Amino acid sequence: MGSASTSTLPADFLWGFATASYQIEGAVNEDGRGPSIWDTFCKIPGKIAGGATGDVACDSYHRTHEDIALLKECGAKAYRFSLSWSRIIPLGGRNDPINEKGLQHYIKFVDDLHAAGITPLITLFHWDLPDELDKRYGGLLNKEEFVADFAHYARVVFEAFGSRVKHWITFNEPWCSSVLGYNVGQFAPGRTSDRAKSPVGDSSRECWIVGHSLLVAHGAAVKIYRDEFKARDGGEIGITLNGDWADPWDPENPADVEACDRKIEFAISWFADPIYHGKYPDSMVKQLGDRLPKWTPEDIALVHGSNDFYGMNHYCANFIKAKSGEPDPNDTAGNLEILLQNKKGEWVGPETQSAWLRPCAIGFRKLLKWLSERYNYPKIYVTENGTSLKGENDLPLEQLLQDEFRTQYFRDYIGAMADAYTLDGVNVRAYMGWSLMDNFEWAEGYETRFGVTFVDYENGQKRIPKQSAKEIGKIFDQYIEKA
Ligand code: PNW
Repeated sequence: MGSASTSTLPADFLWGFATASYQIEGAVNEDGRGPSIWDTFCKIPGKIAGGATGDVACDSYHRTHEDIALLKECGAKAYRFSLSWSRIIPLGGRNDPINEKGLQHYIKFVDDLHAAGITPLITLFHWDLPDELDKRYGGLLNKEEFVADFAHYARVVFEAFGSRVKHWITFNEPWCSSVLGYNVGQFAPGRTSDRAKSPVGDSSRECWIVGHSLLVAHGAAVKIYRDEFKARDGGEIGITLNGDWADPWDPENPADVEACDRKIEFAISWFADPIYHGKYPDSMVKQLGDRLPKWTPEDIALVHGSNDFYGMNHYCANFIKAKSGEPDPNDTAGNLEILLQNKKGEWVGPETQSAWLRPCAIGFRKLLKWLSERYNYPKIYVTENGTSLKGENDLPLEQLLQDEFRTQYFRDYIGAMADAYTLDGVNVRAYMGWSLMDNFEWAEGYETRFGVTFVDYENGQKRIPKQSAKEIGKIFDQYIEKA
């Protein structure tokens, strides 16, 4: 890089923070909300660190004003949050009652954000499927039912919010829903072939079925938005995909070099290729054969061309080592090893609290370029980027608030993004840090913190901004061109 000082971001660049409903809201039984698959999953002993649940979380359902005050305090221009489907339609289905209280809660929140000068970006689905739909027909495994119910939910929401919302995200990280939910079994609903973890599931097949359902449901919601609401409300819609950069374990070994592209294809192009190219990647078709669902002409017509922007969640990089021999039937990575050290023993980056996350900012620039080249320079919104800190939860408060490691992560990653924009022609237009505040970090419970704001779970969910909350605006100030 080295050129960070002369790199810029455009004057209208939108930046802020992201959260998700189940991770922050709490109030799980209030105002008519129905349970989601995460409420159910959290009740199974051993699934969540410390036996935690989202019952209270950050209590954001009752503290919308505090959250908006935090956003204002750090100068954020935008806020990405998700709707709890089961607050709006408690049972979830297209013939089930709509809960006006749930809908009005979010509409009021959006109005309050606007009054504070903050642009809302709304995610329709951040993993918290109404539990009833899982029980009724197998949830994401049942394409016909799930697509019809998601399309109905999306239409209800588009109709209710109208022109208040200009940026819609259908799904957050379908890779996580599919692989962690139906192959590894680490996320709700926790299905896997590993009978020590779950009595039900088929890791070799279900994740690919679920990924397909999510793509079709995305396409169906986008069609509804474009046909029925876009002209009236003037917004745009896309999907958010997660994926990390891949460098070869041994750069001298062509098999490792080749495996890097394959790794990104299995993680990202699984979803992005159907959307931008109208088909699954060849590498996946080759390895998975008939376990990868086939596209019907109707389904692929919904999916192909369905992104107004590319939503990018990005955290880190990995070293990739090709495996030899036949792939395991339960493999989802592309017959390769995902490692944190290379052949020379060098680490991707410094350790954090998350086993999978080691920062490597140059990887962000490289992935932005890789995606831009493969998908013809789409408009990119970075919808999540951030880090945990090794041992942060055990620090005394004064030290915890001095999160220089996180601040440096933002300096490096935002700098890399500005380089990608300035030097590589990447059309990146927005960036949401993960996260506005410490919150329920899924299977890791509350032990892992990702927030720029400390949340005191022991003392009434009190919020205290960390150093990173105060610094991130200054970082953006350096890069964003003055209008
Ligand atoms: C994302 N992985 O999840 C989610 O969108 C957030 O809800 C979450 O809190 C955040 O990242 C931090 O974890 C991921 O294992 C979870 O590679 C796991 C992985 C990636 C993303």
